Amino acid sequence: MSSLQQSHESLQELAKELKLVVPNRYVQETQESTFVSNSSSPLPSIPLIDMKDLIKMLGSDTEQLKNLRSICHEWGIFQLVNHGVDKLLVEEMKKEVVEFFNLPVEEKLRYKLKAGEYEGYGQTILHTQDQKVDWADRFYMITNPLHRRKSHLLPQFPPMLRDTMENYLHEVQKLAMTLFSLIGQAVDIDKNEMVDVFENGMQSVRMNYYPPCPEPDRVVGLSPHSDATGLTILLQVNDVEGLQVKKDGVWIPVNFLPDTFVINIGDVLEIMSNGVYNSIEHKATVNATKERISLAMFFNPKLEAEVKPAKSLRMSTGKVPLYRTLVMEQFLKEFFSCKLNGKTFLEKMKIGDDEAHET
Ligand SMILES: O=C(O)CCC(=O)C(=O)O
Repeated sequence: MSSLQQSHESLQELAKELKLVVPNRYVQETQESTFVSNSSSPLPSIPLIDMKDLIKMLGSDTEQLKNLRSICHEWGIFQLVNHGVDKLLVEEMKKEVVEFFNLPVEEKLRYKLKAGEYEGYGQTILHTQDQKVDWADRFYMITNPLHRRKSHLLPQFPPMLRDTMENYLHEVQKLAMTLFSLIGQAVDIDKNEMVDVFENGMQSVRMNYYPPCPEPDRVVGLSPHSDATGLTILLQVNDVEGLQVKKDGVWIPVNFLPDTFVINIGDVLEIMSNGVYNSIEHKATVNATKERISLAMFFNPKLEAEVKPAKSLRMSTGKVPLYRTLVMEQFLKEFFSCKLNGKTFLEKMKIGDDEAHET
């Protein structure tokens, strides 16, 4: 990988100079069409869940639990309102992320992605020389376990960004653990099994910056993919839309509601639920005149945990495992060694019919 000509300078700077035409390396010739709404078929919206209703059902089998299960099955994504994370903290986090991308380019390049690595500031990691590059700058890093933090990344952030991010990570982690518990309960995975897998799990964060683009329909901000996570908690930072999700083969734009998080079911929960839940395929589009910024937090099993259909679920349903077992560390390594490409990574985790007969 290190011999490839990676493009890890700032697209933000390049985009300031571009007037009309996008360089070829960013042009994606094949774009799938997006849902077109009209008076007889309005734009479908992703489900909305109120965290206060979810909390009420903790430990009890109610309609809410069935609703949660069906949303995770049919959609694999929802907006969460009344999520309990302090509004001021969320606003502060947004402000700091905006300020990060406003830093002079030399400052941001202090965190530049190094050849062969996937943490730091840069653009799409190339796996082949002719691979197309997404229209975005990104900053990705592992934030837990603590010993896996890179000393030149979070610890070297401007102090306000660093402290705000630490608080935000801590609060959103608590929310993620509550969600894991409820989402596990909704599909009959034993509570202790969820805790064993996810408590003090691998956590990472990505800040995304999508510059305005003179030809927005010819590029993609973030290539279609499902997340190799348990859950992703997504915050749209500057009120510019761009997230789209693939539902029944059609791309649907997501309208973020104020004061909500978007929660994605990731591949790990699809595997743990033995295919009951659906890890949502999503992508980001870009805008002709406005920059777009988002912040994604990824919550995963411990690095040493096995990613596999949950044992308690298999015992209660008696169903054969539909997915292979892989230790989380290896699961991530394999995910990062592939180009983002829809749900192809998860497909490789599926046990084929021939293999199933052998087990
Ligand atoms: O920018 C967005 O809305 C999507 C970000 C995302 O899905 C990611 O960073 O994995």
